[in-house]
Amino acid sequence: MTKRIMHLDMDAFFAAVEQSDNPELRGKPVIVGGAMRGVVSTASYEARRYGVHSAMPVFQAKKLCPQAVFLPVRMNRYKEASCTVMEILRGISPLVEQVSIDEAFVDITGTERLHGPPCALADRVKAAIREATFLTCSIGIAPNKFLAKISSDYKKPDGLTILEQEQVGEFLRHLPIGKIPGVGKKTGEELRNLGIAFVSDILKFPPQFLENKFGKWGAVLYSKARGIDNSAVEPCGDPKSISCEQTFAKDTGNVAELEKMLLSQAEEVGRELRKLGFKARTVTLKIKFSDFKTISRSRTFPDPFDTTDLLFNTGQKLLLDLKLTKTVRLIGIGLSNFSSGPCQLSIGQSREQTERQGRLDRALDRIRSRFCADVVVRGRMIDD
Ligand code: TTP
Ligand code: MG
Repeated sequence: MTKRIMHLDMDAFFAAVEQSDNPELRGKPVIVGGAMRGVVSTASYEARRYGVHSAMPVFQAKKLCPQAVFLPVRMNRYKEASCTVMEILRGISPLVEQVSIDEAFVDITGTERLHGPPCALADRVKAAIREATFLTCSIGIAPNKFLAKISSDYKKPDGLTILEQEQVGEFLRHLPIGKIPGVGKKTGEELRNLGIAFVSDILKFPPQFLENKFGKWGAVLYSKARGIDNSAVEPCGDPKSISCEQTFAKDTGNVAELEKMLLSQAEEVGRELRKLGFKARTVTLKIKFSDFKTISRSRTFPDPFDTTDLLFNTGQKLLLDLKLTKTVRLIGIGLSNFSSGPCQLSIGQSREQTERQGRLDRALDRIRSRFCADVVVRGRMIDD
């Protein structure tokens, strides 16, 4: 049986949430970003008309569209809206694979008797999302994930593209090569230099030639040009790891600054771990230096733990052991190796002290979830 895969992607997601929360912003150019190296996270479609796009420096966006409303990233709010959308999708099928904060695949093969034809189902999903969040999305429905993803991007915003198996060949004949996910500026240019402007042009070359030129990616490209993608929609089960990383506005070698960032990340990762009801055994520190060289260092404990204190202290020790000689561009901390069992004691602490740490974490988690993440901060987080 031919599969039917739906891909849904929210329109101008962060900016649209801001417009939904503040009706005064609707219809106006809104630009969200600035937190990371002063780049645009996203721009509303009104701002895109002026040439503003994701990853553009904010100063450039200000030049192109000075009248825009510039807003900081409110990640927790976007995660909340994302959860609402994903819940709606899980209402139509358990086979939902969330691939980023604002997109997911749903395997809707064989659901016609239950949900009606794909276009009716897509309209209902759009209406449910609009009603719950005031947001619009674009949907693609096609015989596989690759084609569904391209279809959702085909008409944006508020688009719906349904691709039947017999239309695939014609569709790919007119699809510019740069529309294949993963074909960036550089590969796109290389392909165009070979005379490959549209996806189907790839088939003019033998698969071996493409493999010799692009390695495994060449073989993948050839399959995609034939509209083939056998990957399954994989519903996300329990996560295997939790992590958090941030790029500094300016590279830094200041250990106190690195530790402060690490503590705020440990707070976030620890809270996420406890929210899931998990305990972890492995802490991983990730560092990207100013020359983009990236390293990671891990420590695994015999017993699992869930306290922010042990997480931070371990990350801090891994950081200090590095004896930095270069400035740091990005730092991150993660937890993995989830398991249950008796709790690992914090370094140099008694069982009572470790249990007290656990109670403190839970009290902080409760306060933060009732108010907002920044309402209480540990003493170390406050600047001198
Ligand atoms: P996208 O789905 O790529 O973009 P979008 O939803 O803003 O716009 P559209 O899909 O209509 O083209 O990304 C989803 C969100 O991820 C986006 O709203 C902000 C964030 N994001 C970044 O923070 N940086 C980036 O470079 C990109 C591409 C996205
Ligand atoms: Mg989107």
